[in-house]
Amino acid sequence: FLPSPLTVAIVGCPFRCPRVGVDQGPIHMVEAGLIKQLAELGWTVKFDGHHQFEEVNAIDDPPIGILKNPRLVSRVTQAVAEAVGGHAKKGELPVTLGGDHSLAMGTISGTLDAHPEACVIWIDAHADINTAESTDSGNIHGMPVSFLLGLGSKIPEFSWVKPALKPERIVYIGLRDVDAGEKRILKENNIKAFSMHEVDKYGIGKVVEMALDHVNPDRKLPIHLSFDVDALDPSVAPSTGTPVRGGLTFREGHYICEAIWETGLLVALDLMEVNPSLADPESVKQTVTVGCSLVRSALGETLL
Ligand code: 4U7
Ligand code: MN
Ligand code: MN
Ligand code: MN
Repeated sequence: FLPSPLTVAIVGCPFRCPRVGVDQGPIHMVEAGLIKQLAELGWTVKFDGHHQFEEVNAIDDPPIGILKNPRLVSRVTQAVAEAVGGHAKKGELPVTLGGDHSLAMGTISGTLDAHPEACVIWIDAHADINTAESTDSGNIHGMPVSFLLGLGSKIPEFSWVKPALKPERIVYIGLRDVDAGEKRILKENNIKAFSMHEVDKYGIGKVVEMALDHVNPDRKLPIHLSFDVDALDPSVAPSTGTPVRGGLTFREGHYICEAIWETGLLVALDLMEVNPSLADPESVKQTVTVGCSLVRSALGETLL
């Protein structure tokens, strides 16, 4: 799906609900040298600065039901959808650095606009599939998948999000903190998920193979990889908003990225929820370094 020379477009999204700009994860990853590292792997790298969403910060944005900052999230994610879709249509591989995982509503909408048949591999401790009805927190970063699938009651402010994703075209790896309502939604919609239990039972190699067999049986559909850094164990990636113990090891996380790259089908990547505001400098450095190395693995870095 990708033309030669290989071009990657970095979409830096320092956005965390409820305030734009407080999440410096993307800025830290670029400052850590990600662009040079990708160039050294042979990529032509496009990066015209991090997205600025300042103008939307000023809008009056009372909750809808218990959903926090719905208009802000809608506008930011819509802008990201246009950016990602635009890059993908030019044959560039968009790498979105976040930031709040609600951004994936935008990135995956953009990918599906350019590649309607794409499948999604979602790496996370959480399922992020709450609906307006099921969410207890009202945090939209726990809901992007339900919007993409068109589940739950329709919210006019999000009418731009097309329910373009089919339940059989998404698969999860790494889950271990799934709300009761989300478990029901996963079952009702027959959505395939490999929790940490399956990672322990089968090993990561087999789990990735089974995940691909499910969403991409003939290995011919484009792949969007959405990687929430909190899928990794907090001892590996401590600097994130909602850490959950019992996560993927350093190697398991990298193996997933390497194996997806090896398919030759990757068309878009998200590396989300790196949140330096939450931790001491050592933890931040560790998490930012891991984030960069996951991106390199997904873009073809090999161990030998
Ligand atoms: B993340 C949660 F209640 N399920 O909905 C929710 F546990 O992008 C967490 O995966 C969501 O980090 C986590 O708020 C969102 C909660
Ligand atoms: Mn997430
Ligand atoms: Mn998560
Ligand atoms: Mn989180």
